[in-house]
Amino acid sequence: MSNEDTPVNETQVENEDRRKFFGKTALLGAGAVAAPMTATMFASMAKAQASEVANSPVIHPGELDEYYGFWSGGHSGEVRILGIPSMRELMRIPVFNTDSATGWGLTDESKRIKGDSAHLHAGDSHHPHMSMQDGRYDGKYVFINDKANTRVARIRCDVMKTDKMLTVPNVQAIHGLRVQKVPYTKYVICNGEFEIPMNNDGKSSLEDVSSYRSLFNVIDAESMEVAFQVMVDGNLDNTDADYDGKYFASTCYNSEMGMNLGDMISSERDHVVVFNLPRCEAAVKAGKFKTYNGNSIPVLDGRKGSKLTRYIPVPKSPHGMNTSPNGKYFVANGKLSPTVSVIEIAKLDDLFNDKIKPRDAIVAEPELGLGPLHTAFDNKGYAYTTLFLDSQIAKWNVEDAIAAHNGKKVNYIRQKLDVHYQPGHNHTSAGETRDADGKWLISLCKFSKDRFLPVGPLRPENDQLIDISGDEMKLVHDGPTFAEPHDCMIVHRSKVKPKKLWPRTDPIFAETIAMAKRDGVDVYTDNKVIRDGKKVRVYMTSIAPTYGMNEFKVKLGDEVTVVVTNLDQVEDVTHGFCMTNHGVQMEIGPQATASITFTADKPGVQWYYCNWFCHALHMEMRGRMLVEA
Ligand code: K7E
Ligand code: CUA
Repeated sequence: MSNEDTPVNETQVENEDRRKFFGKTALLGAGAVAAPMTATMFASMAKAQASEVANSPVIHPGELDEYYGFWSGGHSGEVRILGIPSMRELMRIPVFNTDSATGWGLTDESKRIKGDSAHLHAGDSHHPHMSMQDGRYDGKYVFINDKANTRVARIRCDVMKTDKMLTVPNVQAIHGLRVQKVPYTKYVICNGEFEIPMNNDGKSSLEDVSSYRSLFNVIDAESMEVAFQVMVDGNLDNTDADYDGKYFASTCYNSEMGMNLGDMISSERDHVVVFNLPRCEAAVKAGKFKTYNGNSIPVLDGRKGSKLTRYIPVPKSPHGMNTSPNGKYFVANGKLSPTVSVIEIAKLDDLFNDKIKPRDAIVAEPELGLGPLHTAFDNKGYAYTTLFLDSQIAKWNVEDAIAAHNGKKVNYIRQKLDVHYQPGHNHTSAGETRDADGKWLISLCKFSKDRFLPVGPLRPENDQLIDISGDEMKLVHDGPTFAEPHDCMIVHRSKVKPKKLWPRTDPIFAETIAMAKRDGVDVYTDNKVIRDGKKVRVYMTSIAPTYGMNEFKVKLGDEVTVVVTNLDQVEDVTHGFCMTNHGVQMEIGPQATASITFTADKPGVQWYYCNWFCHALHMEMRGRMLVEA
């Protein structure tokens, strides 16, 4: 299927209008080429191309991609947006990192959003996942975990900026993260991976680990507060949700509760822990929980024997957890075992009512190759599993694997494709939703080795694009990326409707505007300096290529807050504010207000300037601050 077959969305239509408006000559050029071609010629040409490659990764200059890809930036702490299938990087969204281009982590607005972790400038993001309605992406939010500092953040997709951040109490190292798919994303679910003493108040020891626990976290997606937590046996790793709004499942390793590698992998079996959401909610309502570490978060006891959970034994140290888009199966990936374990979700009611044994919920355990880490799905009954050690992706048929498990002689493996090299996650287009379309597969390879020009001892990773629309997987693109996309997701462009200008009422800077009001300042018209003891607030407008204020004076040692409002109404005209020699930089998008606070600790004249290109006279967009000694 080519891009022409898919309905164009608003953005594209507007873009085409714009092209007509701006580029009459370009249009004439295209017309000149197209004119001598008849419709039949077009059709036969398209047919010839279609037989060659079912799915073209080529997006010509000026054309738009069919999908948005949201990529975790791993220990860079950010999220990246790629166009799929071109694999072009479209944007970076700073989340847990600090970013000098946008001022994320430096501005007053971003510090308010980061809240209690505003002083942290590092992070380790793994799992970006979009909110859903009835098992389909809704284009509203992307959630992402920070393993390094035990946080969960939310990105607003209308502006593609982080708007909430939460440090999760009672746990350490948030790893696996997904969203409730059905009926809608009421909850974000995530695993606290590292077991820690309950309470972790310094009174525990390194020897007695009997109070160490790992918790499953259920976070309210709107308020971004923890709704409740569930204590388990073992270490939780990855997680996913069903399509009924009832069960969540997490892989769980180290059932031995070992504190070193040898002990962690000593037993032959670990578990998939299944959480029963209605029972958990009822237990919270009935007050059947404890609290820890002096906070009021309900912690339910979901250890072995609890009514709230079931422990399904699987081969030791499972890793990825993936729900098939037909809603039938949870697939737990073996990692140390060459198998994946297929759990039939329809059997979970019986399991929770003790009508069957835990292992009876497993309907297949196909052997796929060495190091299965994560599985993705298409819409034709096939699954695609990364084999970390074999550096391959195995394509297999789920129903055939179940038949083989029942003793039938069938080959469930369809193909193994070499990838380069050592893949971790993979992801299919819309493959974690009901809209799985079987067009594209991304393999996030941890090593690139010889695939690109050498760039020193540190190498990029390799995100490979694979066409899965035909019978065979075809590798079509190598994409170097910086550290370290653990996971990604691919969203059809029709689901995402980003704004072009900021609404003046946006909550991200509402507090800044409220502060201006308290100072008697209208940020859209006034250019004013307000002195409040040792605190000075400087309000200025900006419109290309000038600031509303060319100079202001403060005293040595003052705490200065500069508030800039961008009055430009033109799409893509972003201004910057940089105060030289102060580490002060920020972005002010069209119609936005942004602020940044620093200490005026150097006497004399300091120039400030606009550092986002905005106009032919952008270089001249500057002014002076005099710091009086
Ligand atoms: Cu496999 Cu953090 Cu999802 Cu990395 S995790 S690969
Ligand atoms: Cu304003 Cu550059």
